[in-house]
Amino acid sequence: KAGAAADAVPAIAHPTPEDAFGVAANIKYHAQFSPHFSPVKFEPEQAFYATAESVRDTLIQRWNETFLHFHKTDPKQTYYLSMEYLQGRALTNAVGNLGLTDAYASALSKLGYDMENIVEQERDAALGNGGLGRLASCFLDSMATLDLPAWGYGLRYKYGLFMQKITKKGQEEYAEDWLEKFSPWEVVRHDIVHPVRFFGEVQVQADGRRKWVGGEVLHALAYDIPIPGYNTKNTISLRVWDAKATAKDFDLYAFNEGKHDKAASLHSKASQVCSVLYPGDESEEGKLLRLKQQFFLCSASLQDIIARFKERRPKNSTLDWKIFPSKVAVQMNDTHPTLSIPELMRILMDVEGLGWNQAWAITSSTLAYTNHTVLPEALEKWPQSVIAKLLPRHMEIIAEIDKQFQALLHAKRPDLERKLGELRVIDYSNPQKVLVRMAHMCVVSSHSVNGVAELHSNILKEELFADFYSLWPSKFQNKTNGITPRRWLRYCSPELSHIITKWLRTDEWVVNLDLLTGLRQFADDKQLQSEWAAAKHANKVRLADYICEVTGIKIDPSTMFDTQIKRIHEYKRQFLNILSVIYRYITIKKMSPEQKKAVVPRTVMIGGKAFATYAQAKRIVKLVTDVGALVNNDPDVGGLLKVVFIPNYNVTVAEVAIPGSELSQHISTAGMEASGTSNMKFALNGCLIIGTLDGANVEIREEIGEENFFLFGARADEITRLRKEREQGRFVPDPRFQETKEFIKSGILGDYNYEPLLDSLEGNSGFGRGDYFLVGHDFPSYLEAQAEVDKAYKNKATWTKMSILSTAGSGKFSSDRTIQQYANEIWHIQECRVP
Ligand code: HBZ
Repeated sequence: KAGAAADAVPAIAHPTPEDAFGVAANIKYHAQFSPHFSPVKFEPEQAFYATAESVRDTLIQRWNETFLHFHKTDPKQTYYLSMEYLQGRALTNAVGNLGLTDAYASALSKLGYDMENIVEQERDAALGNGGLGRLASCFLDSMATLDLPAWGYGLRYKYGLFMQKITKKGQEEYAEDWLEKFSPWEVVRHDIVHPVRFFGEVQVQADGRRKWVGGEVLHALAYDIPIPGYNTKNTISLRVWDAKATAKDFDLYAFNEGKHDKAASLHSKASQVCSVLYPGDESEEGKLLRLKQQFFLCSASLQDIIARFKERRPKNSTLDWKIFPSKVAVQMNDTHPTLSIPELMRILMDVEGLGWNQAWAITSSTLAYTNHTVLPEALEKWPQSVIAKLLPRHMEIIAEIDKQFQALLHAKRPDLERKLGELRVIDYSNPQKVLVRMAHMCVVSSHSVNGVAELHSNILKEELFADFYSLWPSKFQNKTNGITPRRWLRYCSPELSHIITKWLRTDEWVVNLDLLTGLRQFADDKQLQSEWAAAKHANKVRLADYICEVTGIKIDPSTMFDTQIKRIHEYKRQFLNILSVIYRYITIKKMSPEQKKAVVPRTVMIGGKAFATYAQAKRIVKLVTDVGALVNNDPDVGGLLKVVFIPNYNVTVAEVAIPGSELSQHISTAGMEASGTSNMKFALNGCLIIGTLDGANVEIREEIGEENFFLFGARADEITRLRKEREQGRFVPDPRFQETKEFIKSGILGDYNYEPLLDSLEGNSGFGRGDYFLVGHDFPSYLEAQAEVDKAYKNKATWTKMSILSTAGSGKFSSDRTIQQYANEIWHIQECRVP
């Protein structure tokens, strides 16, 4: 149909999209008057941009109303600071939340297009790595839907997370230019610019106040992305900062002398700041750039927040800073925005003239911290020397925070003084490399510290931050993660959604996910089961088509679809999954034709990106593709097993893969996955889980019933003992595990060197500690759980019932619930609905 409406772009007044005719006219208006494309063309890409701009008109209207309403009512507001947002595509979500899906679909069909085809023109906004970034995006959707006065703040990276290509060598990375054409959703705010300083020095003023001067000053320019709530006018904002240098910074004299690079040196530094999401921080240069990014986010956002605070106070009266925490709540998404602490202190003291105690009281009652990991290597520690160079005044403030914390321990908890070295904000244990512990700074300086699932929050209280917990028990909270039911069920699986609405006789579940429990009473109903199975099958067909399109591999929708999609990491144990697939292959090869008849045919799909410098993770990717090449072409296997690596996993891929899966794997070593959120997405979509007692799996299993969850593996409280036993050589590997390793060693997979990967399972290698992730220990119980899966799958009615019960039990995992808890228990904010 492409180009069908090529000559159909007449001049037209700017109509409002209230019905399909209005919408079609509005889309045509944008096709004609947006300066981006030649008006004689009207191909799918142009149609996408015109459609998106038409939607944006409505969003901007609602946005203006929302901010006017917030401005007039002046409620306490929350600001969510995150270095990452994994927004994915916006079109389906925006028209859905606006209640205009049908209007846009029929308008596009009048113009000769399918909505689906137009939606596919949009690039994912992938300004994040994984769960933490996607969580931030789900939270924004819930904040808008719950009518909360809230903002998201982030950075406008030019290149988001890399694009992954799978070649014979394994994973290759390419820069993902999501802004190549431009994003139709962002609105540049030329009137909102804040200076951000780096380097320089601290001067002492005549009145004793300290002042940070000199260095280089870049400018943070705001871009706003509208976030529409569902079924409400409220439309909030994700404000992302871009770094700029100004005309004043351009050295015209140098330029005229032919020194072109020198003339624009600050411009080139500015363009580096927001160029890439998380540049590698192995080198000193890389570290500095990452820290610059973090400070850039913190400083620009705080200046913006303070400007709004001042704007809403009566003119010509002195500012009452005491009320700041009753107007502003700042949530730090992990430690990445920790520099908000010394930056707010600096602004309050050096710019606004407050004393330390008052500034400290305001800062600590404004800021709250969410922890997303207990992995030691992921806990940020910055060299003091790097901070002191980039942010000399902030390093002074951090040193003072450290000093005051010591004094507090001395006064209040002499029993903890012997542990001072471990607890301090600054780690002086190696005088050659003094480090600032960002997590400790967050715990000491925030009024609230939370984990992201019950189990994880308990580990924070009992292990990682145990001493801090004993000092400030009331600071510590749990906020179990959630996902937005709009994107992760209503829009990604319309078929299943319609069935749910039909049986519940309401679509209220989209905003009140607990209503899904109403499905339980029908779980045995043959009619529901048959509708349910048909919808799942349609989703499987869609996934099979997608897999064929991107890999050329044909998979059979009548086989069991078994999926593991997430960042590739040793603790997430994709390795365990593929080892069991190899074992399954070995077993099938040994079977007689008669035995093969009893095998449940499976398609195993694994997808995810490995960090570019994480060699072990890249080897796992390569192993999956090598196993696929062997298994998929072996005539002995017939259709009983297929193995597919899904390339370039991102939000859009997840929206196809999750609804189309029947079994999903959440098999991390217990205690290591803080929560997981894809486990919630799969369960919500009626996909059964095979998993360990880790992160939010524990709570999912409680909610959906242990009989509907395939559990295996060691528990979190056994891990330390098991590792010790392993180290002492007291571990006896299962013969099936040995056989599987031998198979890889035999070289049958080709000439790639898997030795370093296999070594991680042996002796004392890997993390310096043999099989640190306990793959060998959990292997036999994993195989047994997989056998249970096969058994359950053989009975279609049982399986479908379990699938219905998974969805029915997923109500707790709505991000609306999570956000309401943050609002009530951490932020203390109220809803503020546009009338
Ligand atoms: O945050 C994830 C956790 O692993 C997952 O269990 C949890 O569900 C999710 C949301 O709470 N953490 C991340 O995604 N972390 C990162 O992406 C990350 C990024 C940069 C870092 C460290 C971690 O420097």
